Amino acid sequence: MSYETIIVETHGRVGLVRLNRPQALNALNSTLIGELDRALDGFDKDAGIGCVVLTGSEKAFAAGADIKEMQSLSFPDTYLDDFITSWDRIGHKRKPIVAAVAGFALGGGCELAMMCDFILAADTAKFGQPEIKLGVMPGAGGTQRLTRFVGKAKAMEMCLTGRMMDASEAERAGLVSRVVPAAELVDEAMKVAAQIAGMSLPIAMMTKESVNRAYETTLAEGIRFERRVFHAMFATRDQKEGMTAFVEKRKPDFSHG
Ligand code: CO8
Repeated sequence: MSYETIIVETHGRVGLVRLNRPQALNALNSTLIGELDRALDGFDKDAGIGCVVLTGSEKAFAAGADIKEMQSLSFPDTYLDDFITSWDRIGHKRKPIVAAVAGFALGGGCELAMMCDFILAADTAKFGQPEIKLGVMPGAGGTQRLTRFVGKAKAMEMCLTGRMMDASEAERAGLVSRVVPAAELVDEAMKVAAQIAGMSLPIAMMTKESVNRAYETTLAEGIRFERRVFHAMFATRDQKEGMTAFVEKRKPDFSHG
């Protein structure tokens, strides 16, 4: 499938999507979001893919939703089209997605990174929700996910002032899992993704589902969910293979079933 605003590659069991609107710092317009949704759906359906990396350019992961596309929208336009709601689909993919963020991740760009399962940041990364400076507020989950990830004080300050957070502050605050030198970002993300893709696919998917449950429910319900899913894992071939390989002191050879 050919795309206008993204570049899609596969490397072994890892899918790689690069946002590619360099003239607009990867601003997220409706074409890009539609293409990204299709590419990620394609990877979800491809049994040969175990993990996906989503990245931008050295200068920008994405500088936000496309302001030029939104500028003239009216309330009925946004309401009748249910503007932004289609973005939610990106956050509901079933396979693990690693965001590799260098440069600006602002507005919808920060929200898109937060929809991924974790963020690896280059030391050049800058995160922010500057929508208030445009007379709006985050509309793709920013007020909710950022608050859950970094806590109320930082999220409130960032959303109310539009100030950016650099990579080391983002790491301290828990927004990113790790910071790496910019020149190594994509290689490092691909390495981590290959490691995940080498695990049992259904087990990795169930693990993702269980961790995400922590953001949706109470502790007691979350633990109950985890326990049920944990029990179900004993119905897989990969549980037998993983534990047998350990006992036999060899590497597991998962069959993803
Ligand atoms: N939308 C459209 N075009 C953009 C965007 C954007 N978000 N960001 C940058 N561009 C364009 C610029 O207009 C410019 O184009 P041109 O050369 O034609 O003038 C080109 O990209 C390069 O940008 P700059 O010249 O501004 O580059 P600088 O290095 O000087 O500055 C910044 C980089 C600081 C990132 C600056 O571009 C900037 O402030 N961008 C806007 C950041 C922003 O406000 N983002 C939030 C957007 S609103 C949003 O995301 C709402 C989310 C709600 C839900 C999602 C809805 C779909």
